[in-house]
Amino acid sequence: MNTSYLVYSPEVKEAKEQGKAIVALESTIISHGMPYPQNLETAEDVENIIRQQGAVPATIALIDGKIRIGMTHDELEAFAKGEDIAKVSRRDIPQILASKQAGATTVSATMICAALAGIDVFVTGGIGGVHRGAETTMDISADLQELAKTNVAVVCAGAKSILDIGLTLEYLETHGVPVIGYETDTFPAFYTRESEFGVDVNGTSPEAIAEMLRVKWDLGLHGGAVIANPVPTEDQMEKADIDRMIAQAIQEAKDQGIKGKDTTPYLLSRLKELSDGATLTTNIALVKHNAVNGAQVAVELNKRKSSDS
Ligand code: PSU
Ligand code: MN
Repeated sequence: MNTSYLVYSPEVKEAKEQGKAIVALESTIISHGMPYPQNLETAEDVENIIRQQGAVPATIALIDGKIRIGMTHDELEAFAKGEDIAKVSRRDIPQILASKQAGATTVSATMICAALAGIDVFVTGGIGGVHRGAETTMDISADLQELAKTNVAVVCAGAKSILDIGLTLEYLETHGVPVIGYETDTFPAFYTRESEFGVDVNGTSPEAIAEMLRVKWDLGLHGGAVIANPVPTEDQMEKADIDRMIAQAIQEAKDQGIKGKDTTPYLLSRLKELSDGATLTTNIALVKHNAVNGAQVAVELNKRKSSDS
């Protein structure tokens, strides 16, 4: 494998040399998941939360033909403001690097870059999944295939019901991806703490979760894991409200012919409008909460690094 495409920030480089726990962060959530300036504030707050937990954040993006592991303030700002930043999943990486365009990495692309950099825990808000109506559109996020094959644990607040949560979980099961609840038996639905689905296992502590990941990778069971961490109670939305707004946003997307990679960004921004900003407030709160808990898992996993890995 050719690692010459990787460029580390000084902070991440030092963390690697010192064997510190590192947590990957994605850039699509900045460029395509939230509006400016909340996206920039959140990105920087999340990095600081991870530092407070004793780990080192590595926000990942494609810049000038390189995979950047750790971004500067100016780069974060450019990605937060930028209108010509590509949304990059696995299939887009070659084109964006070869043409030296700026690319914001989705969950799938961030997992790939994190694995190349030897980072095994990644914190975000929500993963992509099987979209509602996928039986005719075949719109299934590349994130799910990546979870099936790349050894990175993704800490998220579950999947939102713009997706078909049941089919998303079926897909993960088929591909052998463990879905671990963070101190919960119930799979969370992003804006709300509960969906009608369970998790495969309740991860009762960061130690217990780290132990499961260690065993999985020690055995060569390739692929990631979903660590599903419910939004804090005080930040969750009313299920009836969010269900109604999601139904409306999905209908509007359909009426306007929005499809492919534009679907998720459209729905997120439309939900923010329909909810008068409530979905954004909840999104920010859950990402920060994931940063706290994800960093703790990363610290525990780092203590368990096998000598042969
Ligand atoms: N869910 C969110 N915010 C996001 C995304 C998902 O709440 O920003 C982004 C992530 O980068 C995820 C991507 O990997 O959307 C999935 O896009 P698609 O559905 O097109 O695969
Ligand atoms: Mn898609």
